[in-house]
Amino acid sequence: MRRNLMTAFAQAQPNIALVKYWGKRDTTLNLPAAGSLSITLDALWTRTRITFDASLENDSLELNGRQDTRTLPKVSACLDILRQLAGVTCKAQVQTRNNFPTAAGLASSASGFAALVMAASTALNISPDRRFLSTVARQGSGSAARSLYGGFVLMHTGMQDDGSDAFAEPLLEANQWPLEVVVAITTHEQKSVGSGAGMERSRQTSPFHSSWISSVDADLAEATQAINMRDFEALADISEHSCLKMHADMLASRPPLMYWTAATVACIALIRDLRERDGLGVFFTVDAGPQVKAVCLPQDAAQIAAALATVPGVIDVVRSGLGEGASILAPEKAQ
Ligand code: 2P0
Repeated sequence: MRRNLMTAFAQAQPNIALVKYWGKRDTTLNLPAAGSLSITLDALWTRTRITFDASLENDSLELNGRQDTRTLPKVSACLDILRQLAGVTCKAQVQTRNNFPTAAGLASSASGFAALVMAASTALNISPDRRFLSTVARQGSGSAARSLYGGFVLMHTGMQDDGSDAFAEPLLEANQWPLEVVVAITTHEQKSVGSGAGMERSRQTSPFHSSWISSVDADLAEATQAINMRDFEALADISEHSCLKMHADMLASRPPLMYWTAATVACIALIRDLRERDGLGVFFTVDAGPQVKAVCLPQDAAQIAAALATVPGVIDVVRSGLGEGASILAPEKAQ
């Protein structure tokens, strides 16, 4: 008897938030308490192969060659939504790999769930719009909704209880303002407190959390205006402010969430010097990990990468342009 296999390959790139997401209004549907704004990268990627197979008894997930049972329930939950839409019940084998360190503040869950929903919807031969796919990816990881799109992306808070309006949308294509990002990698270790648990800790214990959440809309408006005007200095100012404000909320949590290391602080100080003393077009942002991302004008990227590589504790420097949203790959690429 012929086995009924449905397979597809997809790729997605991580994104880096300039106006940060830190807090949920609902943990079941993974609804953000506030919006966020990000840029999608091109040099880092997740590639995912999925095969739905009627002979499988369970879903399985292999990440970088190893079974990952910890992430599997969220993967299955996303697949269930798409299976229901397609009217199929068969289980899936998911094989995924990243060309960058997993779970160390480089948003591997963002590219991972974006690639997953892209591959799965193609394998299932359904074609929901990208906006809907972003709501499915969001249920795996809030930041993943943004990686469905390239360039500059806005994530909406949404008002509905079912999360149908908590989706991402593109603001500007990558080539409409081709900034670059230099990532200073300071560890390949996984972070001790994951983002989801960290956000809940901040919501429950940080005295700053509600002010942080209520300040995000104004930051989004300011950042959107800066992007529309291609005003790098204004974007630098609001992005660094959003980053530091989020880390203030993290630090004010109990027990505190301290994601920075000495190398993180040294990179931040250097980036401020490069901008204020040397006049380079660069600003920093830092997520729930110790890596520092320097967002910069393309003509300054080489000098910034060379400078960051000299900081004690920086073990690698990765350069990236801005990239496209999640896409389907030719099968041979995902081997
Ligand atoms: C961001 N982060 O906006 C912020 C900044 C981390 C710090 O989005 O719980 O891994 O899966 O929705 O997507 C990380 O959040 O969290 C994140 P969940 P996710 O990029």
